[in-house]
Amino acid sequence: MTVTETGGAELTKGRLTTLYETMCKAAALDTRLLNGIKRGEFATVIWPSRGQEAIPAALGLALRRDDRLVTTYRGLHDHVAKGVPLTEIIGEVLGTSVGASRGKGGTMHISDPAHGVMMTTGIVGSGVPVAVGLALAAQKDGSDRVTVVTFGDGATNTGSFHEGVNLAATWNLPVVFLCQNNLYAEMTPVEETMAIPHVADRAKGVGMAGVTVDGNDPVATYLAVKEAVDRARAGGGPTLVEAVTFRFEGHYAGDTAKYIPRDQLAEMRERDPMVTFPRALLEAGFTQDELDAVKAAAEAAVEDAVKAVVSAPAPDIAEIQLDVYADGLVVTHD
Ligand SMILES: Cc1ncc(C[n+]2csc(CCOP(=O)(O)OP(=O)(O)O)c2C)c(N)n1
Ligand SMILES: [Mg+2]
Repeated sequence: MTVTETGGAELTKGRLTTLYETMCKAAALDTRLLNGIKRGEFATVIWPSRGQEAIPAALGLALRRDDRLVTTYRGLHDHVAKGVPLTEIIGEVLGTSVGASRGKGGTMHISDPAHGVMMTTGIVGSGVPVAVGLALAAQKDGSDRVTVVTFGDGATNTGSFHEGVNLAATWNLPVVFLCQNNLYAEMTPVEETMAIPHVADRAKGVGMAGVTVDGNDPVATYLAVKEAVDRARAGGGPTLVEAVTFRFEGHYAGDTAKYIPRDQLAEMRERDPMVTFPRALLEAGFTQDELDAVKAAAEAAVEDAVKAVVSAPAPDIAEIQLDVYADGLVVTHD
């Protein structure tokens, strides 16, 4: 990967720095939480996204704050990119009162409408119809807001994905379907669940634009996502963007990922965006000191947030029904 080859004139030094900052924050968050779980410091669970950092970095740069995002259990990196404060993310993962959902949702249920994060879901494929609904609302409101939903390769085998993309294409909705194809669904390699080579080919079946991009290249991914977002915002309808990537950790914290063949792992390590992107930035004229400073700042921000979260109280028992039912709905027990 070289930045000049893939970036063209669009990528100013400021934008390249933003991409790397987001990637470093996402990687630092993932690594810190995973290490904390491994050594018994935190009793919680995450679904690691280490290796997939280029995609949310691209997404964060391509979206406006009021654009909507729907993501999954493996979406902590997406939350970072959409601007959810680290304390709110970590607070939710560790179940304390400073979490985005006041510590009552956990890793799988982070939402932060102020930053456009409308839902995080643990039900594979279920984000797609929700995003289609959000996009329909924007279209009906006459808003130029775009909705992006991200999900895995496995999610594209679900009924909700196929029903959702069909409606979005039929109604020409302002939505981007962003598949983070990490080549595995839990422990199953993608070639055992799909008879087509590219997830993006599924777009043809519903009459929608579809593109496959190197999801380990943040610049290429940014350009593809930006084109899709611009198309949606201009009334050109939905796009399916498939960003091909890899996850280096197991499906969940604790999964040792023995099912990943050694040679595949070695090959993918060569393409780790946290290795290849800084190398490309150096070639493009960044200094090692500049890159080190970005990484150190990201790690310090994560560490500060962890400290703030662990000293915050657990959710108050009096809040147990708050934010669970609609305002004004009174639940009584006999
Ligand atoms: C409807 C549904 N079916 C099955 C599961 C169990 N499950 C959890 S994650 C997962 C794999 C999903 O793979 P993919 O969509 O590729 O996302 P990734 O985890 O790789 O990000 C499965 C089958 C679930 N949570 N929901
Ligand atoms: Mg997957």
